[in-house]
Amino acid sequence: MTPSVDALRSRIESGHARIGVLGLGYVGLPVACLLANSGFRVTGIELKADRVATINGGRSPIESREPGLAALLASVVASGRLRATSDPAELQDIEVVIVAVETPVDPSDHRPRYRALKAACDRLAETLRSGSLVIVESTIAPGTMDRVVRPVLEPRGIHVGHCPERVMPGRLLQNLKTMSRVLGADSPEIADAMRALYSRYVNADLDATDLLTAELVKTTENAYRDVNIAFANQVALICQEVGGDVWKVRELVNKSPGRNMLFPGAGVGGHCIPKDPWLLASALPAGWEASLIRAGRELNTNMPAEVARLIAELLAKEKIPNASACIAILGYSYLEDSDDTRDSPSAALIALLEDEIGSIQVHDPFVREYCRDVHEVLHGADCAVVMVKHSEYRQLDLLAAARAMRTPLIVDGRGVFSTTALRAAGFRHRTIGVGQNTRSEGAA
Ligand code: SAJ
Repeated sequence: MTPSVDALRSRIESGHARIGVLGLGYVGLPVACLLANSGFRVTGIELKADRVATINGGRSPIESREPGLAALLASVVASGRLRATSDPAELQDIEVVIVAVETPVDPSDHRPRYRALKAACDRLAETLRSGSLVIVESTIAPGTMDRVVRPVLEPRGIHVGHCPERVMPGRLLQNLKTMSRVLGADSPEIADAMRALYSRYVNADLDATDLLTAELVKTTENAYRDVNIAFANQVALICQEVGGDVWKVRELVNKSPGRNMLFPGAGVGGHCIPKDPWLLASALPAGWEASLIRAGRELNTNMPAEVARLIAELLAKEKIPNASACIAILGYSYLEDSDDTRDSPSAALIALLEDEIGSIQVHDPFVREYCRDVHEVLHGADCAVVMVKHSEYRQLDLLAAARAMRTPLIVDGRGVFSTTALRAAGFRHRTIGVGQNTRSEGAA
């Protein structure tokens, strides 16, 4: 007989339950630290042996600035409450496992690829005891718990839940502690056991619902963001054509009640927003089309090509042959003030330019490979391209930048600089969302 969930809930409430976290990446690692810090003994499972060694050495393998994470990790490892291993067999005495593995979509057909999730479920089915609880935090397409997870685990008497992650690089711990969470479970007892766990470190609402709703909520909130970014990008392209200024338009539109137009820009990157809308769309039966989601994805995916078009326009106007042109790309991570380069729009831009353009230099203060002096990167360049709104670029000395360059051309893909400031520094420029002969002040 499957030991009762209530018994498990009281072991969680007493802090005696043994906890496991499978996948110690941007989601799993901070979750493991917070659970250990709230008193549990936590075993982290991670395939990458070097990452296991780094963690057991009390150091964080996440290099970007993650306020509080390195110190928290060092203290919970030193206290012995968190230990990492690559051996899933060490999960046999574990009672609750958080699964935080990648759930990518195939770039060719945008269908989910659950290799890591399936491997995790198979491994847990072989290892865990009846009565234990597996909570999937990875973002998954609606119906995945029923189609992929439950059929493998429930026949073994293993309970399942889905509590989709809501983290953003640069504020992982803060997000995990302060953002509300959805507790997806198909019984109130399992939801209560999940609430007992998350209430140990989440100081926000814990909304219990069924598994399908939890899957829909997470994929919808990211598809909502993506479609709204696409709308802003659509308006940006319209402004470019009619001589308008999307930054001004956005500012004034957001003054009218109930409007919250997001930021247009040089592209949408990261592990979540470019993928999760496809997870939502993939729930539809064959032959059905999530047309708005698809249109939004295509519009956002095309923004690096729009930046490339503006670069080509400026070079042509200056009669600089592409083959001898030197481009300086400012920003390689997908998000401002982060080192996370997953699905970077800059990588997409470079792929478009590299066969055409003579030389391409890249700068990014957060990405080890590209973090050198920005003026060195600008030196001798014909066109600077702002791809990421890093704080450092907002402080950039435009006059010095223009002087360091061979030709003072700039494409501002994030609306960082105002037209006045660029002109005052002697730049010929194009800004995403600003028409050629706009009378308006421009961005910033
Ligand atoms: N972007 C724009 N315009 C905007 C906002 C963002 O072009 O107005 C671009 C960014 O430059 C970036 C991409 O979109 O390239 C994604 O940016 P993001 O701010 O959405 O950052 P993510 O992907 O790290 O975080 C999102 C967040 N989801 C929502 O806000 C609905 C976060 O809360 C989620 O936890 C995260 O996805 C996730 O893990 O799902």
